Amino acid sequence: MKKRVAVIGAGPSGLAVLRAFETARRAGVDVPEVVCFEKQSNWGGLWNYTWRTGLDEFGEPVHGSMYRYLWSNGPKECLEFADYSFKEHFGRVIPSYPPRAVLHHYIAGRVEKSGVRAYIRFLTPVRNVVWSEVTQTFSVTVKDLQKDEHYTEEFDDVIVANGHFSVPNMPSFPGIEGFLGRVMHAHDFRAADEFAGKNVLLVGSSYSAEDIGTQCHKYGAASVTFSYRTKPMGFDWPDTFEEKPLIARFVGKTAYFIDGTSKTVDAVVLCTGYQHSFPFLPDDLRLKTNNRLYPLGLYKGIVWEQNPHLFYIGMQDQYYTFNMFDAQAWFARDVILGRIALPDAAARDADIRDWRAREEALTNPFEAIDYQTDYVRDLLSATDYPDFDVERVAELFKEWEHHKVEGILTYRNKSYPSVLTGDMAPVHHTPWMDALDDTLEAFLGVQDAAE
Ligand code: FAD
Ligand code: NA7
Repeated sequence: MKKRVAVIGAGPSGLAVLRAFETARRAGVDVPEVVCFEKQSNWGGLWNYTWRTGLDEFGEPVHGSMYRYLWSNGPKECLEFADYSFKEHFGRVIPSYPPRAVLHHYIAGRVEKSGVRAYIRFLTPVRNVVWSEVTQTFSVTVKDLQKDEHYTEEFDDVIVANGHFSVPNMPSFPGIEGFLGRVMHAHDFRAADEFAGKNVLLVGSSYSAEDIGTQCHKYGAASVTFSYRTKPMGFDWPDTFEEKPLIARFVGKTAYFIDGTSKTVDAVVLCTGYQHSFPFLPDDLRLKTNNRLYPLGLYKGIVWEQNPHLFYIGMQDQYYTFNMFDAQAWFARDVILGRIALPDAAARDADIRDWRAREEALTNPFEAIDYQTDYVRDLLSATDYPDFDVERVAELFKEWEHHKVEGILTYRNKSYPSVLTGDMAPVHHTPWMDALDDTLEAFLGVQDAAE
């Protein structure tokens, strides 16, 4: 019987797996039957915008954490698929920091062309995965949301690609229950317009805080206050911004910080990160980690140490995104196809420990970029995913870091060259701070393109 592979999720990571198998199939390789289960009605994962928050129309937790007016927070040249350039997709060069709709168009365009939609069962969340030592297979139970029915199928391998920026990490602070204003997590943030004229407090000092804070400013917030736990972001913020240490307590609409200062605000957005969540996996198959560059338990960051028929894609904290997910997907595919022979358990464990030790020694973002570059390079050397100039990508990431320090409100006006085609990206027609319309049509300056 033909081998069967289940893929959980049709975001960039799951789609990378579908693309990997389809590329091999088209090259004449006898590939397994691949079935991708996706709980949303469309592909693209987080890039598939939803206005909904909380629960969806089926009572399922909403996956989406992206908001209106979200523009890429890194240069597109750092995430470009090595087998499908932006130029190939759009038929021309485009600026370096596209809004969400444009990136969704790009992600979808590649897989549309490979014809893999037929392998995806939409509106079908995975509920349960059970491994049988006897049959050496997984029983995967899913729910067909439209029919309101569960069913179970058998698979030889399971690839988990359900993302890890969807289930909020929700800390609490004394007095927050009496806060006389809106309190929400970044996962539920949708449109910055809501905060025009308001004083907004953002808890956290990472990407979500930085971006939601600048969005609120762009769309007219009166002031933006960040509260950090470990260290401030330290950018050269506009005058209406402040960085404060941790919140000690709330009294009414006033937040008191541990340094004794206070700020009266209208709304609190908890930009406090996300939990890795796999409610469909039993404890012995479930990755348990915080958001970091090298979670334990995964050989090459992909293969479950205790059961090499289980794979995880995209579970790391991310500088690299789409092209790293591709490199991982090609690796997982080749393990399943028997093209990559796994070393024994002791050697796998030693390899994991080695990568983890190196991760723990990292002291700054530049070292972290080099580290993830080494990781991607290591994967690329193992498969036939098209080689690309990762050293140059690492340089672009470092330029991006410098551009953010030079101007947190202006870095998105910069341009970078494609490491695939060599083309320099054009400067966008409107500086990011003035570009209030984030549609694909406005970005590309065309009327005839639709998502
Ligand atoms: P996801 O995109 O989360 O996709 C996972 C998929 O799995 C979803 O479609 C979901 O519906 C599905 N799923 C979940 N549970 C189940 C289940 N039980 N059964 C079936 N299907 C399931 N990256 C960048 O490169 N640039 C950016 O500018 C950028 N901005 C970001 C902004 C925000 C607010 C966030 C949260 C993330 C951002 N990212 C960005 C990182 C983002 O994580 C990746 O770009 C990418 O979306 C990760 O892909 P993924 O497929 O691993 O996960
Ligand atoms: P991250 O990058 O995981 O960052 C989470 C932030 O939340 C980080 O600054 C944490 O502080 C902070 N945090 C976590 N718990 C607390 C508590 N209890 N109190 C105060 N602060 C806390 O998540 P993001 O949402 O910013 O980014 C995730 C993705 O979304 C990313 O890929 C982006 O592109 C978009 P710490 O520094 O650990 O002290």
